Amino acid sequence: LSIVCALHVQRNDKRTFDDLSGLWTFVRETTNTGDIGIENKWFEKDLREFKNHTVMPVPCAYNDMAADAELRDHVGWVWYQRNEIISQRDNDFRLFLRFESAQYFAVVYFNGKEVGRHVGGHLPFQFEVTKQVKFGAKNVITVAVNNTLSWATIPQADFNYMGNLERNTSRFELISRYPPGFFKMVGLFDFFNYAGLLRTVYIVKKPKIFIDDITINAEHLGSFKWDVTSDGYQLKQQCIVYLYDPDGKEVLQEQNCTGSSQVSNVRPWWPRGMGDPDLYTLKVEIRAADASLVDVYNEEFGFRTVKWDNEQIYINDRPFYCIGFGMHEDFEIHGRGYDAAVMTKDMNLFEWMGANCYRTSHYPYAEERIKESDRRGIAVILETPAVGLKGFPKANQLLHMQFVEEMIKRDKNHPAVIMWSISNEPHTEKKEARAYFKALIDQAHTLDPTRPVTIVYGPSNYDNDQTADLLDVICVNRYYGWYIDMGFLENINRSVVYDLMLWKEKFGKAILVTEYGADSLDGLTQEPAVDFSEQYQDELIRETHKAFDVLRAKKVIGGEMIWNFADFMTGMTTTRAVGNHKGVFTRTRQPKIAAYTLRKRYLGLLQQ
Ligand code: BDP
Repeated sequence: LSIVCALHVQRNDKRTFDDLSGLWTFVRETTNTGDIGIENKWFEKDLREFKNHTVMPVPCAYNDMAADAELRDHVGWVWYQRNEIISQRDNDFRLFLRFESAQYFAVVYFNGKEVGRHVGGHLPFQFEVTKQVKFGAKNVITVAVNNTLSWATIPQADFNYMGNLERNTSRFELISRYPPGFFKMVGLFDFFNYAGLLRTVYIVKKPKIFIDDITINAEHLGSFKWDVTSDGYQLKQQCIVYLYDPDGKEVLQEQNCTGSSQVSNVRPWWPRGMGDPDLYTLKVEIRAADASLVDVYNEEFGFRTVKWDNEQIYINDRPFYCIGFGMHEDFEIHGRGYDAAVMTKDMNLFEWMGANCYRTSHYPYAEERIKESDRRGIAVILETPAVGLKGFPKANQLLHMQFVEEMIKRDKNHPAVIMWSISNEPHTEKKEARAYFKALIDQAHTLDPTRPVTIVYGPSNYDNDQTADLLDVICVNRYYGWYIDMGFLENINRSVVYDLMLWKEKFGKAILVTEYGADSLDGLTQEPAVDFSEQYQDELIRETHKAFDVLRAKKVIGGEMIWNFADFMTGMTTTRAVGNHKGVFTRTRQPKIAAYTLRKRYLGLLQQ
């Protein structure tokens, strides 16, 4: 059985789950000293007996939990442990340990035995533990998580040992300016490598034979296809699907695991500003030969069609101009840990701003957020964790393919998801990028023929990019007035128009601008504007909007997204002052001057 998670956890007549949020016992290994915990079988031990044990909340990044630079900057293993009593009443279930996100590499142990491993953050995975469970007794869950990144991981990092002591060749003997064993890990991306158990952990309880996946393809004119796969399904059993409209009224009942039908008087799912985000529910039942219920699952989805041509994206055959944000899952204290409060505040601010769209830069966000986007009618460009790729070895491509599969399997039924982004700012000016990305783009098309596939370009240009002709839609990040021609705000309009016209001319495809912007330190005001002042950020985006208006009129761009929704934490570097300040909101979600400019524009565009 695959460790890939297709369906979210659910409570119903046949299934349930335990949410393991709360405090876990936590032990941090010393930074990058090998696999001491695994070699010494810590998974067989009670971590509470360790002198240096403490507690760690889950879900949460561990990095900012103390005033301790070693914890914040830790590279290597950390250990989480928790005891759970699993009731005798659960005897009839099959039990799975499910993790919504562990950054970056996780080894999972149950009652002292390894049950599985998973590479990659921000995507869910599960391991069956049915055979190992002690019913009516205490069970020990231990998870070792390693956040080390290198060129062999996705995302990549430069990992260099700098304290290699060689033979004494000099008269001073010490021939390195670094102490022995000194190393540096620098991510090839611009956000803090928050690590640990970042999202919810569950014990999922499913019936012996269970529905494993449901794929729904429902278009706004009523064409409806479904496909159910299950684990342990037998021929004498029956699959029944019931379709309920947004009011809960049954509109279809079919006795087949796979099928298609035409639904009349459909109420389509619309993004905000275009209509209501109506949601239907497909109830799937598996029944035994004697008609008793074996398993049941309710999947929410919407009837909507995504199309694209060389100008723009269409939703339900109407042009959809994407107005919104690049963002991050980021907040004080819990870092990238899932938090329903932060998520809700973000989504409310989206609506206040008049946005209809965002990109999950630079990794898939918690499924809760995608579900909430369905409900509010906010379109999502779902992005893999492949940010800033510089090297393209085969092994990385296989890993990247795993992420594409996990992402599409998880989110394929969400109507809000309108496009898959394979990568952010990869070095696609390199020749070897073409074969690497061709396989990934083909894979995404095979797994989901209904949505466009994109890559978000940064380092490459129209005249050296090796991949853009393979895409359905092109996304481009551009920083005129900031990284290019700082201080020359009056040039932005011309430069942006020039640059994007060239992409358009060469590739003739729909283009979205997925990033532009400037840092501003909230409260830092300067007239006339200088970099890092609120005025500079505001003026830069006003100037860029002039270019967008020209490009929109020429049908060159099909959407615009500011970088960034809110300030966010990064690693330390000379261009960052306690993180990246390109947010139009502060990290605590208060608007800067630029937010009001953007709000006026977005509310206006939303009404067009
Ligand atoms: C872009 C990256 C984004 C950065 C941004 C910036 O896609 O992750 O945060 O630049 O420098 O190139 O602010």
